Amino acid sequence: AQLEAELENALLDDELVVYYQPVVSLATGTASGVEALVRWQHPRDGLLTPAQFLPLAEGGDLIERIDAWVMRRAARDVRSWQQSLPAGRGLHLNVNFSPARLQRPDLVAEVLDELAAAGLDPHDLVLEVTETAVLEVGRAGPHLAQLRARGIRVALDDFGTGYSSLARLVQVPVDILKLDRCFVHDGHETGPSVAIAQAVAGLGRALGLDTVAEGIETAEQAEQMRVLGYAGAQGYHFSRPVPAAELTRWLTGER
Ligand code: G
Ligand code: G
Ligand code: NA
Ligand code: MN
Repeated sequence: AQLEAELENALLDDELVVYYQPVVSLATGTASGVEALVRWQHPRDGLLTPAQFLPLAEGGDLIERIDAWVMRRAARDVRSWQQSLPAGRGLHLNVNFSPARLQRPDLVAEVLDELAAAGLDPHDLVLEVTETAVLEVGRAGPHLAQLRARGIRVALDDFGTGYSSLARLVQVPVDILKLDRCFVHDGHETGPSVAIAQAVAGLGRALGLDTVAEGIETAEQAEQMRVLGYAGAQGYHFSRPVPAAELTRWLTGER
């Protein structure tokens, strides 16, 4: 309860920070986008990861406020990176939305307002959602459909780790499958994780969905995913999640 109260204050005191991890195009080797990942710079306990504090925010409305804050902050940062990149080089923003935020009655208007305030085009936004969140009954499905009609894309995060049947998942309005990092393996390996990585690539092709592989830690893994047909990849091989100033340097050094 004490940490929960501190978290409430952290949001007001600007102790939350957004880290960014590039999403790299395997065809070109350059960043096509960035994923925003929240951190809490705790005055006593140091830098906390989402797993250490987001559970405290769930249940009340704090998680929805954190999601909204992260998106506003990140949209401004991405807009400024877009303006500093060479003409023709796009950069999209991936943000994680909690099941609670997806259910908010005014979600669609709020997201469009947040984009407009930052000057970011709806086509440059990707919402990362989990399969449990989108399969929940309620407003999530209709909200995602309305956002997609405006050009916003939806990615199914941690794909392959949920419990939903493929039959239900293909009914969900999504654009991108993000293969969970537990299916990434060493280049020379064979076995179940390779078969699953291959099957998800095939599913993406068959359904016309983009595929992104998470947790890529070596050049061999990146190459194997490219050969399997993955369009994008994320992982320590390219960059860890880093603060905005470091991502600016990474983007500058990259080109
Ligand atoms: O940063 P890290 O790799 O530890 O993130 C772990 C998980 O925390 C991510 O997979 C993501 O699902 C979740 N997460 C990170 N940032 C946010 C956020 O701003 N909002 C929500 N709802 N979840 C986030
Ligand atoms: O929940 P979500 O998949 O959105 O969050 C991604 C999480 O995976 C973040 O916490 C991030 O720090 C972590 N991550 C990102 N790249 C790698 C990687 O290459 N290896 C490992 N082990 N973790 C990673
Ligand atoms: Na994510
Ligand atoms: Mn993920």
